Amino acid sequence: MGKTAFITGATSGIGKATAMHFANNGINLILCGRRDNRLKGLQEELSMKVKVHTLCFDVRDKESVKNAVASLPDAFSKIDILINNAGNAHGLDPIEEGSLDDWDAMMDINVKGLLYVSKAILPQMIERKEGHIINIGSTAGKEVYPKGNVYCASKHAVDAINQGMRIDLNQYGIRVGAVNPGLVETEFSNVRFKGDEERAHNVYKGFQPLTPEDIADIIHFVVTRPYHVNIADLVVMPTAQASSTIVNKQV
Ligand code: NDP
Ligand code: 8X3
Repeated sequence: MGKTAFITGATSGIGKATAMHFANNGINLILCGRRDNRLKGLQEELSMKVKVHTLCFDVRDKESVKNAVASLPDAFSKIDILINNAGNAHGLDPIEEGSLDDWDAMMDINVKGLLYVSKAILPQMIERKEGHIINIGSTAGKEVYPKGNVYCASKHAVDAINQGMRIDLNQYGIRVGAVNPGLVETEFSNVRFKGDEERAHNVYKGFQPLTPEDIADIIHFVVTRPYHVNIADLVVMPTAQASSTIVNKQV
C-alpha cells in the first residue's frame, strides 16, 4: 500500500507540482486549497495514477481545518507525509507604509495556518510514532530584504517552528524538516502584487528562476530517504541568485 501525503496549497505553484510529482511516484494524495474547481480538476487528472481526496478550506479558519481533517474517509485517514506549503506574500512595502490587512494575511496564513494544520494532523503521527512533516520556508526565512519585513518575519517564524517541531517531536520518531526556496516562478508574485501581472513577471525577468517542478523534485527526494535520514533544513536558489538581494540579471 502506497504512502499518503497531505499537501496544503495544492491548487498552484509548488504544491501543485509536488502533487503531480508524488502521483507519478505512487504517493496517494490529500489535496488542499480554497479553489475547489482547481482541486477537482487535479483530482480528475491524478486519480488515474493514485488515490486522491480533496479538502477545500482556508487554513486561517481553525474550525474548518479541524473539521476538514476529521472528515477524512478511512482510506485517507493515515497520513504519512504532511507538506505545509500554503502561503504567500501580500504586498512589498516599507514598514511604515505596510497594510494591516496584508500583515494579518501573512501571519494568519503562513504562520498560524501552518500551526493549525499541523495540530490537527500530529495526534495520529504521535500515536503511530511515525510521520514526516516538511515545512516550506524560504530564503526570506533566513535573510531579511528591503520591504520584505513582515513576509520575512512570517518565514523566519516558519524556520523557528520547524526547529521547535523537530525538537519536540523527536521523542516520537517523527521526521521534521524545512525546504527553503529562493526565487521560484509561480503565482506567488501575482498574489504579492495583487494581480499586477507585469510587475509579477518582472520579478523573474533576465535570469532563469527555479520552477515549481524543481522544488517538487527536491521534496520528493527528501521524503524518499531511508527513515533514519532526516533532511532537517535545505536551502535552494536559482544559480543566478546569491542572496535575497543579489540576483545576476541580464537585462
Ligand atoms: P502560489 O501562489 O502559486 O501558491 C500558493 C498556494 O497556497 C495556493 O495553492 C493557494 O491556494 C494556497 N493558499 C494561499 N492562501 C491560502 C489560505 N488562506 N488557505 C488555504 N490555502 C491557501 O505560490 P507558491 O507555490 O510559490 O507558494 C507556496 C509556498 O512556497 C508558500 O509558502 C511560499 O511562501 C513558499 N515560497 C515560494 C517561493 C517563490 O519564489 N515562489 C520561494 C520560497 C518559498 P488557494 O488560493 O486555492 O487557497
Ligand atoms: C519567496 C522568495 O525572495 O520572493 O519566499 O521572498 S522571495
